[in-house]
Amino acid sequence: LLQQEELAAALEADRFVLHYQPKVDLATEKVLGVEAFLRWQHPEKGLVSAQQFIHLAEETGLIVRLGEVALRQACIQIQALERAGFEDLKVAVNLSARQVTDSGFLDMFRQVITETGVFPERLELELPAELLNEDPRRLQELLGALHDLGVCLILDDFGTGACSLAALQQLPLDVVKIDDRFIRDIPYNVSATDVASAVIALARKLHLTVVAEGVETPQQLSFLKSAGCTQCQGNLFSHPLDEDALIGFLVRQY
Ligand code: G
Ligand code: G
Ligand code: MN
Ligand code: NA
Repeated sequence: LLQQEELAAALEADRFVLHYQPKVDLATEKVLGVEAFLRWQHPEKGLVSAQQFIHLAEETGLIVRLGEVALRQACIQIQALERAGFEDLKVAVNLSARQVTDSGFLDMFRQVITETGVFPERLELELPAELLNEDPRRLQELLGALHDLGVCLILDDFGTGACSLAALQQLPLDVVKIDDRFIRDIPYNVSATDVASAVIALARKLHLTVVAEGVETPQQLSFLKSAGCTQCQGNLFSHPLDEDALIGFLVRQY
């Protein structure tokens, strides 16, 4: 309970920031966009990663407000990137199932887009695999509405959880992100390597863009390239960066 109150107070005190991890196009080696990760600026503990509070935020429902904070900051960052001359970079925001299934989600989303004035095409939404457990008709409607706004929809943690091939084909998804647990053991573990290749081949057949996350070594990168993966992110390229470090990284790239 104490933790819950602390989280609520931190929300009230505006203690959350986003850090951004670059996502690279393998053909051109250019940064295409960034994935935003929430961080809690804690007065005693320092910078606390999402892993340590997202679950509590989901359980308590605070994720609904926290998610709005993240989306708004991402939109403000899109405008800042534009002013810095990076007019094509996309910003991906992670979503929780609890947040997307909230009845006010779509209205909140439209309102933040309108208030901040960003083109929805600059935003990507990362949907957790567990979202696919929701009622298919409702999901189709919700994702269809988001897609119609022009937002790019990414299925996160692909390969984990239950995802029927029918859902993969029918939902208006643009990108699948292969979960880092399949990337981690490349190239030493044959089964991880086989799963990664199969997932990439399947996604390509379904005309989905494939992103690999958690790429840490040149060996993983060259394997992924040869398997047909077109976009990568991970510590090999860059850790998640605060907004100033991100601009610095981008300036050095171009
Ligand atoms: O980078 P980190 O270890 O903190 O991320 C841990 C988990 O938290 C990841 O699964 C990531 O998708 C999730 N996460 C990070 N930022 C956000 C956010 O803004 N909203 C939601 N819902 N999840 C996030
Ligand atoms: O669930 P999601 O895919 O959104 O979360 C990705 C998680 O992986 C985040 O916690 C992020 O900070 C972390 N991450 C990003 N790049 C790397 C990497 O190269 N290696 C590892 N081990 N983790 C990474
Ligand atoms: Mn993600
Ligand atoms: Na993942």
